[in-house]
Amino acid sequence: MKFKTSLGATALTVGMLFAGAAMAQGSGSATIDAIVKRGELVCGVAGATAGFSLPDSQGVMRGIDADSCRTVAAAILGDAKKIKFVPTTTTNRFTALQSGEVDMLYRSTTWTLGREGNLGTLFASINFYDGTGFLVKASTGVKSVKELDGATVCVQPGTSTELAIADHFRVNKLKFTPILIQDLAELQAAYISGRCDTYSTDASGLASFRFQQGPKATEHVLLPEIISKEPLGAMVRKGDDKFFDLVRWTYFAGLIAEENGINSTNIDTFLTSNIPEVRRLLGLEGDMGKALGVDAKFAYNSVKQVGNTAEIWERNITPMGIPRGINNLWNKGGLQYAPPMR
Ligand SMILES: N[C@@H](CCC(=O)N[C@@H](CS)C(=O)NCC(=O)O)C(=O)O
Repeated sequence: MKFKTSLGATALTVGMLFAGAAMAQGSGSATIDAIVKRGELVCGVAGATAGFSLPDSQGVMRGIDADSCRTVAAAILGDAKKIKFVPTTTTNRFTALQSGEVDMLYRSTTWTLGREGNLGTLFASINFYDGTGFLVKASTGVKSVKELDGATVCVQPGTSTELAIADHFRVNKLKFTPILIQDLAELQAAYISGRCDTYSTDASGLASFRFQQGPKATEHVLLPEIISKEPLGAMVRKGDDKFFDLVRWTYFAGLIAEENGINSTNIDTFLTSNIPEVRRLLGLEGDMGKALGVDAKFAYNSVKQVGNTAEIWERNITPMGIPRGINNLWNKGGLQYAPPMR
């Protein structure tokens, strides 16, 4: 049909432009589109915790959180190296996410109601089931949290640890004085120097700290009580469900790979598998990637380049002497369970 008026011609042109834009977008997620356009995922981490996120001697970020970020970069961009890590603190991590400075967080951040209900953010995965613990010097002879009445406790501000300690001491009618120090190195130095009687954070963080002490690790004792649940995982902004889905299912893909015995080294031998879920996982059938706004090979790229959940654990957490325990797969006595990929 031929348009007679210039108005009609404009309408046609604008219509074509919109169609073009919609086609170019593709993913249906503003966050995924922005990551693709930028060519890298921007992931907020701590950047200071061994086993979780800490640069190695070459400046490469290492740890379970760093690798969890990489799985998402591989899923979206097909390349786990297309990633920028942004170190965040316990207090500025949420604003970094809210403001768009980072696309997401993997930053030993505990999933709580308040953080979902009040901050405009939500949790897409749990990559570490943790709990609040207490570290004391072996020389004090303290064997239980019950002996900490009147203690000074070194703790980072803005953490769920701070709240868990307050609850626990109140319920058990114990007194304590929090010593709030933001900077991790400063906080740990305060504990070492004796400014606090105990250092409290996620038990994994305490194990990481002990590990970093090398031969002096035995000078510190983790008390037996774990006083709270601290499920740590990926945090994203609310309002982009498609990106949320992608982050969540990239995590599940690592679990499903592990369940099926698929890892970064043997994955190619599964490309001829006739197991339906394996075929869907590897992008051989079922359009799983399309449903998430990414390539059919999203899970293949993630597992091939970064590893399945067990590999990521063994690379980063096992060297610190932390058993997998409740972080094992559901069929191995743990809590890690992925819904069906279909
Ligand atoms: N899971 C708690 C605690 C998070 C936390 O304090 N993590 C510590 C160690 S487990 C950390 O990342 N410190 C590094 C830093 O602050 O640079 C939360 O979400 O509030």
